[in-house]
Amino acid sequence: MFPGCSEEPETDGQGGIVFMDGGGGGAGGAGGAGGMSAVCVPACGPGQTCCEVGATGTASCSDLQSDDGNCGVCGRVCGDSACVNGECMIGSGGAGAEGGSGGSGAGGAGAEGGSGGSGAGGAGGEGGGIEFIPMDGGRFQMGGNGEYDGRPIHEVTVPPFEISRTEVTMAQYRVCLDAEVCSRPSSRGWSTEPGEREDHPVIYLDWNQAKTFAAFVGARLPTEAEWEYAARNGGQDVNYPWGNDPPTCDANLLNFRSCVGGTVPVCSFPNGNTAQGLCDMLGNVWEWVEDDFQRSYDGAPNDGTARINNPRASERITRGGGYGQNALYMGVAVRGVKRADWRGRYIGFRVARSGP
Ligand SMILES: [Ca+2]
Repeated sequence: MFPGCSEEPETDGQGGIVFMDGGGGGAGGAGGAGGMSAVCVPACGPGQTCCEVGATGTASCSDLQSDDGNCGVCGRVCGDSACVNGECMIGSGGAGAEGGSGGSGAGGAGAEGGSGGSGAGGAGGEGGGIEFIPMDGGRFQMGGNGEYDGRPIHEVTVPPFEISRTEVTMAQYRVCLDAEVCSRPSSRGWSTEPGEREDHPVIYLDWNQAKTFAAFVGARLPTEAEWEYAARNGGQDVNYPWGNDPPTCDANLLNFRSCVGGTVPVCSFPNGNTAQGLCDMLGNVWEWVEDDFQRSYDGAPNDGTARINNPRASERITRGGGYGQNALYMGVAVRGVKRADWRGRYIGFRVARSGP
């Protein structure tokens, strides 16, 4: 993070800002990485994050609940990818392409208490344990020709691995937090004490926090190839985990397009599970994977390992789409991209491990 910036609100006040490097509060467009001297004083208000904006090193407080539609706010700079409805997307579509209904998805900020199905079976009831599903290795065609699919389609061979049946839940993450290994997600979406959302996916955590949790449970993040292989029911030629029927709100397949308006307990849409029983591979929350962002698959590993730049890129791949995104982003080959230090309400993760 930037000097003086805080992920957590330190006051309940208004979050006044002093720009150490001058500059107005306008959170301009997509600036570059810029200098690192920006400081927010005092800390930002509840739920806000202090972050650098643009190439001039100015800083401002961003309300992460209301920044959809403006990828330029506080470092949400898409670089080589396109900013679409507030999400940085990889794809052939030109920057600024409107994705349709997604914009309204943001609406429910704070409305995440949501209805969502009931008995989430799965992870929540296991006392923080992780249920791993074994995946046979195999060869498959990774990528697709959809607007936001990774390209080019290329053959990848994935060794056997195991992947968690669900997105990591709040209850599971709390075990790591209580052990003083993991750090708290940003305040919104997280309660200090266990509550009714314990079987929802944990959100508002960055890539490194996800990595820390994964190590805590003796696992790691899935590679992008593993994730897609799993979403494809073990590498099948399908568009969705359930086959090729397009997603709709009423088919009990997934949580997307603001059908609910917030996260739901994991495994609330069993019709959308993979044949192996993996839940929410599409929808509910985007999922961090290990790989660095690189727009093209040209030069990517074909052995199921992660693409890791040296030095590492500032951005990572996310997969699967979130509860506010529309059908354009729901596909087993669709890729998202986020800065590794980004914490957002749409992003969670699941874990994997090699073997057995
Ligand atoms: Ca998901």
